[in-house]
Amino acid sequence: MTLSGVEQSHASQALRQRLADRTAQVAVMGLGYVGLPLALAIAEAGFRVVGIDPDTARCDMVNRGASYVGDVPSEAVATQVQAGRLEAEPVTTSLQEADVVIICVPTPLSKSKDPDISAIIKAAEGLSEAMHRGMLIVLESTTYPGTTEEVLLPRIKRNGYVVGRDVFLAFSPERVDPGNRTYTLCNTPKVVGGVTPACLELALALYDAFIEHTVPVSSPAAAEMVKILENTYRAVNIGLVNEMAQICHRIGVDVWEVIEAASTKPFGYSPFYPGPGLGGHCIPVDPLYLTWKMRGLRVQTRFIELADVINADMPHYVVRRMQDALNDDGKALRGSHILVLGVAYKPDVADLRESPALTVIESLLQHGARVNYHDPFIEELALPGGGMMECITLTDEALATADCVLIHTAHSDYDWRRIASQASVIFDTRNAIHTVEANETARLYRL
Ligand code: SAJ
Repeated sequence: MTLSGVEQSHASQALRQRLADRTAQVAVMGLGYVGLPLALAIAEAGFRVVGIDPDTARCDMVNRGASYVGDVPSEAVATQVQAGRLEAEPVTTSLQEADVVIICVPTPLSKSKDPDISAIIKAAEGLSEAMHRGMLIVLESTTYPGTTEEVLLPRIKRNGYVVGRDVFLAFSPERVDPGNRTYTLCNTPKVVGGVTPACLELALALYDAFIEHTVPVSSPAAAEMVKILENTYRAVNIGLVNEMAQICHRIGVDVWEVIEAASTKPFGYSPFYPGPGLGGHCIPVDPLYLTWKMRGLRVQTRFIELADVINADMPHYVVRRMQDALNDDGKALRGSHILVLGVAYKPDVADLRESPALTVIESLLQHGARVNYHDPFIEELALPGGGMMECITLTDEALATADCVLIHTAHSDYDWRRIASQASVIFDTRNAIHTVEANETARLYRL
């Protein structure tokens, strides 16, 4: 996209040239599951990149040519470090040499489920001193609509710069899907919204250098809202299917059969699946950023809040259903031995963030059950209410002696035939056992 009829300042012309000839220096603030792949891809596109992260262990690993993010191969990091195109540091001193700064810091929820944008504010403050004419700033952290123009834009103006002439500002949501081998950073379309046409054009010039398809939108708020809509769509549909699972169980219908049959509709239906709750750092969190923003405007976000209530109750619903399963054996939860298979928030990732397993395990313990877990990706876990647990070895005896085996996360590594043949009672929250016949003694319960 080229600017037509818009004054092209000297600063924008100079930056455009540096982006075109790959001489622009890029800083990526935040080297997590978003920032590290991004820094690597930009280095691989030929730019010199400095990753900035307060975690010195992360910086040391990058500078040694090693990766700590599952989807990022250490060899790829090492190649760029050795080529002098990638380095990492824990401080923001080198920011003033950067022509481009991309902010990929975490935006969690506080304990009261309010947005915590303190990391964005800290990054913006660090940037304020380093800001100079000709700098492009892009925020990628997921946040409520308005953040880019309410938090970053005033700092540009306070420094005496004119946005779109001297300094350029945009928002582009991250769309990383941890563990997804099909859709990567470079082949997933990248939405970009600039404060001015010049901001948009320069941000597109940056991303077009390493991403196959960019999607310009009319403003940073539109781009911020795109991400919130994407993840709210998931949270609400997961909430819907979790409620449908409870309804189907109540009327003696197999929700998994119903979903499979509904999925044969070639249009107008996209399958979502019930589960023990909503985990991860995106889906349970992002929609509530919009709820918080709209609360200030006295506007209700009823779908988001209802889905949150249903999804947040699923771990407790699972425990209630397990109580019923044990009752069928004349057993109570108190004193029963429960084995939890899979605690990560989704299959084949080593990530516990917001995992419902933590709530399920704490609830089982509060009911007096004895609980062990196994997860091929998680060696130990800290329970939110305190206490640590270690992953056990998944022996036949561990399976056979459990009063109930709970399938929480269906990692690909699990041998479901073996599990179904050894366990006596299985509560399957992921329809993992549907492909194998449980042995004649195992009793199988599903959501
Ligand atoms: N879940 C269900 N039922 C479903 C789908 C998911 O219970 O039908 C649960 C999962 O078990 C998990 C949580 O929801 O606990 C989130 O699952 P997810 O598949 O949405 O995985 P995430 O959190 O890694 O979501 C990411 C998101 N990516 C970003 O926010 C950048 C999301 O936008 C992607 O659509 C999603 O990956 C994906 O899998 O495509």
